[in-house]
Amino acid sequence: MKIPKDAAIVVVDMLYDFIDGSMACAHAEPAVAKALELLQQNSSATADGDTEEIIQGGGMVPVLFVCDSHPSDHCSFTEQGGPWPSHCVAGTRGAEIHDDLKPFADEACIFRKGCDKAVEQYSGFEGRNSAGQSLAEVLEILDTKGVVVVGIATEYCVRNTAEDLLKAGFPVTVLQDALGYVEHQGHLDALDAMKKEGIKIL
Ligand code: VGL
Ligand code: ZN
Repeated sequence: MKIPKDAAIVVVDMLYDFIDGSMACAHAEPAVAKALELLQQNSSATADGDTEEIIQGGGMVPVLFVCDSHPSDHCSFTEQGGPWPSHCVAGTRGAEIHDDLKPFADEACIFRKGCDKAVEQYSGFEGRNSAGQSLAEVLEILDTKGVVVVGIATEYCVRNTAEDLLKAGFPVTVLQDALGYVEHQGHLDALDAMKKEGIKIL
């Protein structure tokens, strides 16, 4: 799928704990494969960037990564009375972006959330990059006209991020083949709700 040059791709929580770790989600592996396909078609990986494509003006769609990044005693963990098993602890493999997608991840385009042990954050809008900028700020700087969202989990971080993007005024498209989820019915319900709100489901 080729997306317009003035759009951006937001990759939500394609991190090992949501793929094969403590919170391994359904459909996570195929979702990563779909996301990789999308990035290969629309963005140049920094590690093995295709110079030809850059010169031709292809592969220039910005890719922004939203990443759960928790301290080991985060309030959302069961040991702290929260609803989730320990996951995405900063500095562990579980918090790492999938290796296939990592070449597309520039440090300035990684937005970490859930870093404060006392605060749960499902929306990528609450994340900050290493320069302290929010997703909204960077999308404004990039003069983004629309956003394509992929990631994990549909019912939580994907939905919250997509809804905040829409509220901020961006047309939002969610790619359903590129989503992982906690529960199948919850995934379908979230897709339905997003569609009713005006988010395009492709
Ligand atoms: C998420 C539960 C807890 C998500 C993050 O990325 O959807 N879900 N932390
Ligand atoms: Zn989390």
